[in-house]
Amino acid sequence: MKFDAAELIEHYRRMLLIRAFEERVDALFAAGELKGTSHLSVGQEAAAVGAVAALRPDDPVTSNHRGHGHFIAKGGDPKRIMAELFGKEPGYSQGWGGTQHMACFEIGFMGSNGITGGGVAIATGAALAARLRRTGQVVLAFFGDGAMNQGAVHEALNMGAIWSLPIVYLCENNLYAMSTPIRQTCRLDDLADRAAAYGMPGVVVDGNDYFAVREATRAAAERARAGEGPTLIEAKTYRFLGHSRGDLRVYRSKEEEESWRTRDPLPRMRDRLIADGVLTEGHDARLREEVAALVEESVEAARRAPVLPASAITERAARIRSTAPSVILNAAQRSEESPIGGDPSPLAQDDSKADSTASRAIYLSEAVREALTEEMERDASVILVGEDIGVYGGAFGVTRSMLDRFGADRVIQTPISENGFVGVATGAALNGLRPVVEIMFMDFIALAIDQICNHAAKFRAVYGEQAKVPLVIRAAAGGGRAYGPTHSQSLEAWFAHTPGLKVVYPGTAADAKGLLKSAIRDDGPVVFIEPKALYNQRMPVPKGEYTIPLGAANVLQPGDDVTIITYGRMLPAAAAAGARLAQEGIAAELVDLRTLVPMDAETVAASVQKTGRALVVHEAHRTGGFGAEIVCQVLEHAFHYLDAPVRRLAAPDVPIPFSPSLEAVAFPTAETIAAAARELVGK
Ligand SMILES: Cc1ncc(C[n+]2csc(CCOP(=O)(O)OP(=O)(O)O)c2C)c(N)n1
Repeated sequence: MKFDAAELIEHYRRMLLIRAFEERVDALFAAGELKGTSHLSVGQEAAAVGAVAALRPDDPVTSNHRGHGHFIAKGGDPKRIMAELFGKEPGYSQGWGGTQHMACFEIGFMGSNGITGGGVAIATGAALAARLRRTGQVVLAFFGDGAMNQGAVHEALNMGAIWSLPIVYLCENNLYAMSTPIRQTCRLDDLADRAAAYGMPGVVVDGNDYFAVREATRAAAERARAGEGPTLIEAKTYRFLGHSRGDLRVYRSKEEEESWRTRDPLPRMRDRLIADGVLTEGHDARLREEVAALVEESVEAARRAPVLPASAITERAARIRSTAPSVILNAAQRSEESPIGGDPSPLAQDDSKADSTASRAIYLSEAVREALTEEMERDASVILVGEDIGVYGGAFGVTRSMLDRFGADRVIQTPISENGFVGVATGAALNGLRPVVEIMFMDFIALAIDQICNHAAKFRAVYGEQAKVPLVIRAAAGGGRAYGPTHSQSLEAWFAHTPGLKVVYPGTAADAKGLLKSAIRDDGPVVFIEPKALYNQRMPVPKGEYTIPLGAANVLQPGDDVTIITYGRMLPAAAAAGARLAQEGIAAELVDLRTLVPMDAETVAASVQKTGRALVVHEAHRTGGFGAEIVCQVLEHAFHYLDAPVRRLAAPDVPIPFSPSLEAVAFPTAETIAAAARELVGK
């Protein structure tokens, strides 16, 4: 293979730059000038630069915690990387992310990542978006040997393979995951052999040889671009320094380290370039001086650079919570550049289009399906992702017939890999699609917590607001159907507690439809919780297209004596309680929160200020439940108006029992709600 001399020199320069950058960072830590930690890639320069050298400039790359080298290889500016390590505003993440959370979407670097293995599913989602949008891109996912033992990595490799996605999985096997040798955690000599289990080619390559890595990646990328699917490349390499700051390297011998030093990728590249007449000794010396000066300049500039003002914290918190469309756009997220994105047809963002005079009674599950169908008709970037959502139509029939209507490219049935497919959806959302994930039973969302809370939720804020994550995660929640302890939970509190997520929980079919349409159009990510016991209840739903804004509570029934605040499946029970109380002369005001994050605290406060009494009801467990947050908001905004202590009704702190008769008494009911309200008003 003939290489362009100028290109080879540039790649060699990048390898030198990575080495100089990392050694300078090491010294800055030793001097106490840099804080926190970092994972340096001295010794692994050929794997980073060789792999990226085989890509198109617009091919996305994902990285891991040891990401400086990958970033520089992809064209990252060392000044902005250094500024990030100093925690300064000109840094790629404005000092928010630090070493393990740096990205530059404009050059296709989708981020270093602090969760071992976390980026691989996201990379797979980027590849899904590339395929559906027909961009011709191939994604390169860097990860380590340690990450190879993460479930999410297995899940992602499998999905990459079954869908023949355009992606190259590049495992830098540097023999250790922190201190743990790979031979202790894997029975195979070559991790590439695992590729056979996914049905993709596995290739072992000398990771310290730029040319070998480049050639292996070129072949894999060519195959992927031709639609033949992914390849797993294992680049055998070695990190010369410790795992991170403060690592005394007691787990490996001096002899081993010295033997790897003889295979240092830099002299190997230099010698080859000199032998081929591409480089001279003098040119080499000049390149070294040049990169040393650039690194020094980066340090000086970072020292002088400002830190974001303290006000940035509250401002960013407000922005990630806001339901207003954001101005964040990376290239892939500009709809006009997306062949399948197109321009969604305009539609008012309020419920004024609803024709409530012409409502009809439909099941809540149908209302959800209508929302999905209308949004998929309107915007070709909306896709569905989940288990058994194809011919079966999902466990509750919500997506029934949608496969026929929209085809397998847009109704994507997955393996049972919740963490993996949420990560895939996140990667797709970052690259121009608007995925709607279905979690069959909300209980299973526990398996996807990492991808939801550490990745989807954090992406926007942590990477300096370079990208939004327009992702909806629908989850069928709650009890009432005798499904037992692992199929009946209402886990909204887990997500309300994680900054960056919006949490929506409708209790009527009309709201489910209007809110889901808004959630799909939101910059996200949104956890959209559907009370499964209400799926097969018929309720009035307006005809015509309409949306209901996120973050707006609904006063379902006015009253002056007591405020009942609830959401989801407890809504019909609370309404029944309200009707009973009315017959007894107690006027209960019923506030349906509809959206938990952002919460409409104003409507709650205004109601309690009027009634002087508050009863909070939810079907989730009591301790640490979202009710505690509602109560606190009441105390913060209406304490002086209270005529009685605030009450809370919830499921007791015990797993939900299967026995239908036990289950019936494990949740608040119309009777217990009415009784609590009576007590509050003293009747
Ligand atoms: C989920 C998770 N578990 C543990 C860690 C702590 N940790 C950070 S890097 C690392 C080792 C990763 O090894 P490998 O994937 O081989 O990459 P390498 O460090 O060798 O480059 C560990 C245990 C983490 N960041 N995330």
